[in-house]
Amino acid sequence: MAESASGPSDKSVQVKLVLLGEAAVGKSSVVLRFVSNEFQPNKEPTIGAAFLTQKCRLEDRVLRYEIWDTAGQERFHSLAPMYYRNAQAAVVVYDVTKASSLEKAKSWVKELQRQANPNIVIALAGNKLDLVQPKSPAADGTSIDGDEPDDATATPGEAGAAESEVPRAVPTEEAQAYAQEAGLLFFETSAKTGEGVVELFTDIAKKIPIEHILASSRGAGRNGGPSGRGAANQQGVNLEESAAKGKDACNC
Ligand SMILES: Nc1nc2c(ncn2[C@@H]2O[C@H](COP(=O)(O)OP(=O)(O)OP(=O)(O)O)[C@@H](O)[C@H]2O)c(=O)[nH]1
Ligand SMILES: [Mg+2]
Repeated sequence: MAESASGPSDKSVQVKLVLLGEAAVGKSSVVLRFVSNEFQPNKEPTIGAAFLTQKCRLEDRVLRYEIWDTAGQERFHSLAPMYYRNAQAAVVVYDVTKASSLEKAKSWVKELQRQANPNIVIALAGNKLDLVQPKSPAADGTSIDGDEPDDATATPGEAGAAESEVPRAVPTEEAQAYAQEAGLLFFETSAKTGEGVVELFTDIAKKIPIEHILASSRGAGRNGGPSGRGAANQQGVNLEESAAKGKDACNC
């Protein structure tokens, strides 16, 4: 961990953040984009949970996210409380092309609001935004998987006129209205292009009550693990990547 190597300030605050959401909505991909600025088109499902870290510079402070990326498959649901317990932030992810994934996200939000830390900062993220955006050859500059030509009638120059790859199933306004009503931050993201990802983590960082965390960590020790020390060794936990590699990808 290259904690003190890069910045003038060493006042690093640890923030435990958990990702929740239906299987295959792109939780791991969003985290991979945030931590390593990479995207894997065929990312395998998470087993149990994965742990990653990333730093985020906030004015005079460096915040160090300790990220628990949980598995969305239903068989892992019962493990979730281990990961959201003591979390200061949660990102609940859905897929903008799949309406049922927003319903699942809502049920995670309810569970968090009932059972997680009452001060938890929750963000709702509608991922796979790239799939519902009009295809235009140079729009995101990252068309990495075969630039097959759009059909001849497409007009890439006209915003909104070209057809997207997949129909949108969750209108932005609907999710935004729900987020507002439930008191959540709201973003639409694409782990594939990176759109919205840094903004998501940066805005969460800005809402974290840092002074409160500093005060409680002075008194009560750290709360990094899913349910205390050693929990990372519990069944199913896959510590697939554990270092931020000293990067400051948060850009905040
Ligand atoms: N086009 C597109 N595909 C994405 C995006 N995010 C993830 N995917 C793809 O969706 C699939 C599932 O992504 P994951 O990141 O593994 O999803 P997950 O939510 O972590 O899934 P579980 O670990 O099973 O809960 C993978 O094939 C990803 O490449 C995105 O923003 N755009
Ligand atoms: Mg995953």
